[in-house]
Amino acid sequence: MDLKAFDLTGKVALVTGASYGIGFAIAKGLAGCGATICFNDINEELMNKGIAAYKAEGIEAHGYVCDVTDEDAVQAMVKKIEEEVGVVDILVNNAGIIKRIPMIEMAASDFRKVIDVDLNAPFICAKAVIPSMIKKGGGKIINICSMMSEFGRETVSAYAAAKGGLKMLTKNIASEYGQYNIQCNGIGPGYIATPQTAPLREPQADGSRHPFDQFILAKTPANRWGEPEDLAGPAVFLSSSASDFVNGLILYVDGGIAAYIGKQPS
Ligand code: NAP
Ligand code: GCO
Repeated sequence: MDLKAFDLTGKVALVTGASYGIGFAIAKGLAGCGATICFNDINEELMNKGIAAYKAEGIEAHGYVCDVTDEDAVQAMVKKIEEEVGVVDILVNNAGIIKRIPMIEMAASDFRKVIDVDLNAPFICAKAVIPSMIKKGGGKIINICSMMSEFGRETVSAYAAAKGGLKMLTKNIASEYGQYNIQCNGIGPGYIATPQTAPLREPQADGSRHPFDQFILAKTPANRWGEPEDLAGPAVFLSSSASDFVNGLILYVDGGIAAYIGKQPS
């Protein structure tokens, strides 16, 4: 075994919703190991912002505007990528949304919207790339799950339902398409400092840390929030031939949250 097992040269990676945040950091990591990067975002402005951000890192990424909940649009994007860049070897289902609303106050339409982006879209994207992966002889699919694939908490019922479902979709894709040399695994990030979690970290008027911020530090043995870059190494591993016999795993990258019973009272 040598470093070549992690080499992604010649591989085409599609990372969804990857103009910034976790998706961007994962794409940057894959590019650093040789992959050609394709990404999409929901509108032109975000996509252009992403292109510029990749360029600033020396990465010539291919950007596409596409709503991942729209099956026709996803099929068209994947076809275009195959024509312009090549068959998608690595799909990272990263695009996601969260709505923090107490369940009994949540409109069913809001619940459905979260399920649509966080669960239906990974199904739609995986369905779009799998046929060509089968023809090519294999592929890698990584679904970005969450602590909420395992745990609940106040206000995130739809997100937890979607990310729990995504964990099982991951295991099912592994079960159904493992025979075609397709590995489908999940990454379950802990609490990561991105715009999605910014409201949970906003300093108080007196300059002290937000109570939720303090709560997360106390829950995390690493005693810090994760950075998007913390997800890059695990994503490279799950995209590379080093993980060819790893299938249906959810790799939690959480600074130890899921292992920890919590701080003892002082
Ligand atoms: P994020 O704010 O969730 O960003 C994801 C990206 O997806 C954004 O660019 C977003 O665009 C885009 N997007 C949303 N809906 C879309 C759609 N229908 N079609 C195409 N793109 C769409 O950022 P993040 O915090 O980096 O999260 C990335 C993933 O990690 C998500 O799946 C999230 O649930 C998951 N995650 C995050 C954390 C964390 O602590 N941050 C922890 C665990 C898991 P907009 O900017 O317009 O929304
Ligand atoms: C929340 C958070 C989370 C995280 C993440 C944890 O409100 O609890 O936004 O759900 O972002 O998914 O893994």
